[in-house]
Amino acid sequence: MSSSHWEEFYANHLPPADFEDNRSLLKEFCERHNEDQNSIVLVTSGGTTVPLEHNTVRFVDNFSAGTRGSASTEYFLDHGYAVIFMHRLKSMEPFTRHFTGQQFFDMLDVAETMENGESGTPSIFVKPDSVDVLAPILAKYKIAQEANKILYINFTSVVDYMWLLRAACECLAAFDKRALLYLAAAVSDFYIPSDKMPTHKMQSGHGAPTISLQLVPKMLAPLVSLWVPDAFVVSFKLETDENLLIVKSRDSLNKYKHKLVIANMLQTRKSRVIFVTPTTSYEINLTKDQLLAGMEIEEHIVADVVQCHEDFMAAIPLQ
Ligand code: PAZ
Repeated sequence: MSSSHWEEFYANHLPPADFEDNRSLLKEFCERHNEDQNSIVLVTSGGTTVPLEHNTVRFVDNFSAGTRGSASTEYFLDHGYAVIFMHRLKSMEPFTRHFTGQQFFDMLDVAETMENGESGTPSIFVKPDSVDVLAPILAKYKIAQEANKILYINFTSVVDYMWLLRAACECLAAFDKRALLYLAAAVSDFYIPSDKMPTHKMQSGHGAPTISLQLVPKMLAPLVSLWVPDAFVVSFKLETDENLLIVKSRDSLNKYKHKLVIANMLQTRKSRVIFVTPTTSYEINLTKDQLLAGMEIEEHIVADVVQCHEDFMAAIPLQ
């Protein structure tokens, strides 16, 4: 993909409405952590939408729930990293991911306090048997918030994602080798360019539409070679055909020259990943019992990625 493809993409697609606000947040967060000489990780998480109309009623989406990115974020915080958590709006988020749907309400109860024999203000409390579950997660959340260690940035469409990815990289460049990029989002490979999209809701009265998708430029190319050339970049590769998994991971490493691809299969992504470098590969596996016991593969993935990042930093002499 020549550089003109990604440059054209930005030239032809407007940034999201809240882009400047997000850019300021990214700049401020990065400047603070760079001054403190912290290591920082950009975690991308969740899927991107591909709108079919400018006034979007319908869109193409994908399966990603943001489990990998949100869980990994908690483990990166445990390892002392500052984290930019760039995620799909309404996908899973660190800390709150532990209590989805009714789970949170099921942990609470209401008590009526009596005042002078009459019912007073109701108070809400955490059920005693839920305190052990909630307390450690709440404590970690508070520590991350109070230390300003996490910045939440959200996207919805693939175009939003591309604008935010570049803006984040512009701010991360100053960290040189202390920046880690952990690109776990499932970004659409296909989209409808802005000038090919109808303005208004497609009308069924006009018959079944023929939708023609085009290739999204591979942003890993400018990201690795231009935007954050000194950073440690980890991309993810998802496949459904096992025969393609390693081959395509190696192709990606050869093409973009980054450090590590973490490969996974759609069906087994919660229990098996493969770390692929230009010359080596090894698997991390969780057994059924480990999964049932609540162990998360992200804990092991992040521990190994942090080790790779530390080795990478140690191997580069100080300027
Ligand atoms: O978000 P999730 O936990 O449901 O899935 C994680 C994942 C499979 C999207 C991620 O591990 C991954 O492989 N991301 C890259 C996908 C790709 O573009 O090939």
